[in-house]
Amino acid sequence: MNADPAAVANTSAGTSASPDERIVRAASAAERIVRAACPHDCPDTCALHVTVRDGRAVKVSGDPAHPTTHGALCAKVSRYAERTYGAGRLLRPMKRVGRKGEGRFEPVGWNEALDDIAARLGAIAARDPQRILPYSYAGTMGWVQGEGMAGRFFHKLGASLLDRTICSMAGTAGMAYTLGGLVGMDVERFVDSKLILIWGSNSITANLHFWSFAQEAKRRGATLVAVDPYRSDTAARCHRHVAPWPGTDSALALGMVNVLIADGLVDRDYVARHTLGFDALAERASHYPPERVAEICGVGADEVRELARLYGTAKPAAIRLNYGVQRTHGGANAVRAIASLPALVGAWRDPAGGALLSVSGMLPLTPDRHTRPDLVPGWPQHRPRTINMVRIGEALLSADPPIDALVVYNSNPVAVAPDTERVVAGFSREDLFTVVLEHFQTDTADYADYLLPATTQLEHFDVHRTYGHLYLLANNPSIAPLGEARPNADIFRELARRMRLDDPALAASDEDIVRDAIDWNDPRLGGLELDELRQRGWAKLATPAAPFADGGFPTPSGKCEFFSERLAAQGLDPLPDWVPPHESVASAPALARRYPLALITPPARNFLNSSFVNVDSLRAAEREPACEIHPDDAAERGIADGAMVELFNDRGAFLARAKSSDRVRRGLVVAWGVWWHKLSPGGRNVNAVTSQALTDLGRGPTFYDCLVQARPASAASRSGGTPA
Ligand SMILES: Nc1nc2c(c(=O)[nH]1)N[C@H]1C(S)=C(S)[C@@H](COP(=O)(O)OP(=O)(O)OC[C@H]3O[C@@H](n4cnc5c(=O)[nH]c(N)nc54)[C@H](O)[C@@H]3O)O[C@H]1N2
Ligand SMILES: Nc1nc2c(c(=O)[nH]1)N[C@H]1C(S)=C(S)[C@@H](COP(=O)(O)OP(=O)(O)OC[C@H]3O[C@@H](n4cnc5c(=O)[nH]c(N)nc54)[C@H](O)[C@@H]3O)O[C@H]1N2
Ligand SMILES: [Mo]
Repeated sequence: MNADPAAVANTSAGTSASPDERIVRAASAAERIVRAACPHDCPDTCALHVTVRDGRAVKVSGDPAHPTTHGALCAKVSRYAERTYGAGRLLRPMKRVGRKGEGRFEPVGWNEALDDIAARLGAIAARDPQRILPYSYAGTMGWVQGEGMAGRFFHKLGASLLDRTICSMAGTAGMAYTLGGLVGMDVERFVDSKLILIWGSNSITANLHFWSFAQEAKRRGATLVAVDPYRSDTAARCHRHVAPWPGTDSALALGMVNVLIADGLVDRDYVARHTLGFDALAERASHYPPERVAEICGVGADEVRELARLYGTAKPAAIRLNYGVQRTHGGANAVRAIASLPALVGAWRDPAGGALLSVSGMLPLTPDRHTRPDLVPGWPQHRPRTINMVRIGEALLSADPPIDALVVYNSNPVAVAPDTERVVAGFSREDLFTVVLEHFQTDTADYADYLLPATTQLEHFDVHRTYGHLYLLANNPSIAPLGEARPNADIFRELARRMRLDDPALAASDEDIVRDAIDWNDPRLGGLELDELRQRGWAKLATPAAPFADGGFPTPSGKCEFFSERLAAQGLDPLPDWVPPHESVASAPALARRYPLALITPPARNFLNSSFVNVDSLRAAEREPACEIHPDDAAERGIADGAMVELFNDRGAFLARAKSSDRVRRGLVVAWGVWWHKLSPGGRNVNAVTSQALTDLGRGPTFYDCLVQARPASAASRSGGTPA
């Protein structure tokens, strides 16, 4: 663990602290600072210092010594104590008394709740355990409170498997077929890049600590370019902004390939030694001359040429490729095309060149030991069916055999899954037995039969996997659980015991789960031990500065695969291509006549997906659900600046405060997510209109592939079209 001396510096402060409390320092007899980690699904995974006074967390701040956190937290997580102690925190187990979805509960004891849940799940499992479905995502990224004990529990039961696709699977597939996995640049190296393409990411909102590195690069002379259909806060602060239509990034990247080849900007030596399929890629790119790309993307042909030339001549050039490009039909192909660029120009030769989407594939993870799929009865001959979490609405309404029980933890599907009306119809089934583990009574919790209070990050132990940087982080508990809240892992351990699912793996301690989650003997950990990690708070993985300077990609060929034999073997296009959106003026003209506006719904700065929406100060900062629409589109529809509008299509409708703005082009609308339905005017958020259609590869969501129409909200209510 000593590859980067900066990574271990400054962590020895307060080593006199007792090992059990993992204190940074005791400021006074009554005050201490505990090392913790941000649990949220964000590339930044910050190292935290939690100040505890008289048993109460009074402040959560960023660890100044941690190189990517550097003492700064986002507005949301600096309010983590406010969230933890906030109004509405669930403190006792509750049982439904009203109708499904009404959200009326009465308190019950833990014993009664767990006994009843165990009995109900047991009865369903006796018929067919596949009628039970876990539903979880990354409410916490910890190994203990995430899929460790929960995974073991559902595997041992033989429950349906959940395809956890709602965020990153298109990109994961695109990277796997091109570079061989989720591998890439170290975010700390971007400071030395001369050109940074921020492609499909509003970093100031979603990846703040990367933005600090990009700012430092700018001070050192780098050029920053945003590729984003919307002039986001990030795009507005870059030197250049290229604004393609949503879902056209692969055409833009192939146009860049076309120009790079035509202008002789290809690194022939790197290509010859470390890539596969250059001639085939060149042939494919020949179909994407700048003029055609300009037409597809809605940008100027000269913009395509200039972008390519800038990219081909600036050295080192880096790409921060993110989730915005993945949320349309062709998301995986877009990532394939963009991830091909660095090899083409030899950018990987330099530590500050290449691309970064996620580096989670660089961690020595041992998922099978962690979540134990081998516990599934009959494994591996028998594999339970798999349900795609993106299509939970459809699955609850029509899976065969039906889903009889749903156990939700670390996720708020009623708010975040696409196609709300279908999701709500599914969750409303009176014959569905639903258990929700939560901090708050979310939109999903309203549908629970049992609502179980879970501990927050301040109250439980965990160790965190990361994807935007190369550190492991430990989270030491700083306060006792509030009320009767229990950690997820304890709840699943207890359920397993009551259901007599006896396997030592289901009684494992939290620390053992962490020991099972990664290979602690991997040389990149340099002999690090768990207790040392808890003490130090974080430690960096030792990886080479320029991981692919000399090739060695984790693909079958060891090369960057422009051409993928693995795709060809599946009868799929072996080369990246432009896959048009499911819904766009060009690809669905009849639909576009009724719903002519392309809608994208990226996250709001003060929320983390649907988390924090219930924190009053943060919701006050966002004010109300909002959208931006081009002045001409607004005028055409009689929408005044600042008026409430209804955005709708065949799937549903939601309301948002309209801002007339030239940050969007004509035909494009941006609306921020992901509000809780019940805290939104009209009771519906952006996902009322999004679709359950999937991406080209990876079975991912297509949140930003969505046509709508807009009208003033008053007109909507006059015609009776206001959502429920
Ligand atoms: N504050 C905050 N931070 C977050 C989150 C949050 O909810 N709030 N969510 C976290 C999670 S789970 C994730 S996955 C990441 C998301 O991380 P990012 O993907 O970096 O974040 P977004 O802010 O969603 O940026 C998406 C950008 O892509 C643009 N975009 C939309 N469609 C397209 C397209 O087709 N092509 C291109 N090139 N751009 C497009 C949008 O206009 C938007 O500006 O952020 C994490 N961080
Ligand atoms: N329209 C639209 N929809 C989107 C997106 C978008 O950009 N546009 N973004 C998508 C993306 S990228 C993602 S990743 C998904 C995210 O969707 P989710 O994974 O559902 O994320 P959150 O909305 O943050 O909800 C997480 C929930 O977990 C709870 N939680 C946190 N920690 C714990 C814990 O320790 N125990 C328990 N029991 N609960 C806990 C929180 O209180 C919170 O309610 O949303 C997707 N939905
Ligand atoms: Mo995400």
